[in-house]
Amino acid sequence: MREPKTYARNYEIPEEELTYSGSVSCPGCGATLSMRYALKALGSNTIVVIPACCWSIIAGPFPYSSLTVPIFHTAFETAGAVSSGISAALDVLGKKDTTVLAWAGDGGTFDIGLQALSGAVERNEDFIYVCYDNEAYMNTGIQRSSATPWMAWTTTTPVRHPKEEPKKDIVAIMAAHRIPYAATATVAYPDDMIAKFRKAKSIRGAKFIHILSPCPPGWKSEASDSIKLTRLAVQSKVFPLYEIEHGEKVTINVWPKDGGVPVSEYLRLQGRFRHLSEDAIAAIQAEVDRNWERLLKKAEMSMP
Ligand SMILES: Cc1ncc(C[n+]2csc(CCOP(=O)(O)OP(=O)(O)O)c2C)c(N)n1
Ligand code: SF4
Ligand SMILES: [Mg+2]
Repeated sequence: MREPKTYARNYEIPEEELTYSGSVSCPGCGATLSMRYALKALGSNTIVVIPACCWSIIAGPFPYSSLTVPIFHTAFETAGAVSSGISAALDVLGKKDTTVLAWAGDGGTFDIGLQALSGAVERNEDFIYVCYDNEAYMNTGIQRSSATPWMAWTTTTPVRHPKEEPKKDIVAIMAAHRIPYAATATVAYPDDMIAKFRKAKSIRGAKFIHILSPCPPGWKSEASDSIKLTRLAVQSKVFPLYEIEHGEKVTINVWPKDGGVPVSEYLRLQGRFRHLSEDAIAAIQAEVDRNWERLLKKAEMSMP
């Protein structure tokens, strides 16, 4: 598939801050910066639903809060159901302009919250569901989730017993529900992320945004490398930036420059991959290449 000649970028990032400066998150936390961008795009008329995850802590204990908008803290597995309820209540009150934003980790989305999420998106409930994916249960001590990449170190997949299963394709699962909008985003591309949140806000029905979210303690990476890491994830095609409308129209939003970079450049900055052999890295490269080809085909098929 041919790369488009121009990629229209929108560097306009709203100045208004809806998160307070300073929070209890670790330095270099991608989840914190992602929330900052998401709220900049969505505005103050937003209600955030947070199931158990690092963000339950980052948001702060009542009556303190690191956000200027209302937060509903809820049980680990219930973000989809609770967001449906809040959305229905707003509907009854005639408040059509308020955005409901579910904000959950990968454990709360790929694993324990999947049933409630699937039910909610199948009913096409009107909310934006974000999975900030740091690829493990970080808040409770870096346990493996079904979002953990193949062969990555976690405390429950130590180097001698690495994870042998591939990462679950959550965007494909969401798109299979034929929801109006599913997309990927990450903090190295704030203009793309903000454009996606704005687009999601403009659509009625279920929207899902999958954010790759660097986590220095869990990834065993330098806090100062978080933005670089997510840029490398996109440029190496480990985490392509794309969107899927109504389960079928696939658009790639950011094209890797000059064909991209090898996955080894992304992996080598993270201690969780330090044990990988050359063969394992080659196997990851082959898998990434296969996934990229599959994505290209889907994008090509949806071209008019
Ligand atoms: C039913 C239930 N089981 C386990 C827990 C404990 N728990 C709280 S947060 C968490 C990890 C969440 O992982 P994830 O959703 O990936 O978010 P992260 O911590 O990585 O931000 C766990 C296991 C809980 N609160 N409720
Ligand atoms: S453990 Fe990871 S996800 Fe949690 S606050 Fe720290 S950097 Fe963020
Ligand atoms: Mg997690």
